[in-house]
Amino acid sequence: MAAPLHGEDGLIWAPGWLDRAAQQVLLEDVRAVLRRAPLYTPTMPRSGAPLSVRMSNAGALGWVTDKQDGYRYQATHPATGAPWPPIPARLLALWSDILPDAPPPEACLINWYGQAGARMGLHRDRDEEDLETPVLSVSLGADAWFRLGGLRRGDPTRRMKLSSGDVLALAGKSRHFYHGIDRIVPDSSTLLTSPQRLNLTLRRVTRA
Ligand code: MD6
Ligand code: FE
Repeated sequence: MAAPLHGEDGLIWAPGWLDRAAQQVLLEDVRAVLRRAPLYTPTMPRSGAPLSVRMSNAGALGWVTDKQDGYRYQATHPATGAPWPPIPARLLALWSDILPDAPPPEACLINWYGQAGARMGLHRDRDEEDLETPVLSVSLGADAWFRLGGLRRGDPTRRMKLSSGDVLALAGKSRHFYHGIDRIVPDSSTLLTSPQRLNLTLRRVTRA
């Protein structure tokens, strides 16, 4: 667990932040959340097309999307109607280790890439009222090719490989950058059955 690297444009990059044992206990935390708040298949606003990533959340607020009401945060699971389980303490500790000056996160989106073709289109995280607090993500399971662009959709992009145990925070200018997941890499991790991948995205939603 070396010190995180502070890259250009505010990017914070901590490859291998969690060792195998830490990944395993975090995975158990996530499984406990998913027993109470099962993965569901989100759908795109307007078109109603299903996303290839299944999702759930922990925290006071969860990020959801469906045909009817689009992208938003809400306090309850769209299928069960129950409040989201709390964000696991280990994730709250990780957040304050990497972002000591940030207010605590309110939402932990759980993205589940369950099959080889699962991907996430280029997007910006901008459904939060607080658009300044960094967004922090932890990856578990299969490697993924993460694409990072700029402030505009057409800006040049670069790609980074996110592996199990890696922590990435979009802070400063990069908080507003387009990004997405091109593809996951089968047989790249033994933490989960190939080609599964889990990404946990922690966000502050309301202004502190
Ligand atoms: C993923 N990640 O890694 C998708 N957003 O599956 C994100 O969309 C993301 O990794 C904001 C900050 C970090 C991220
Ligand atoms: Fe994102």
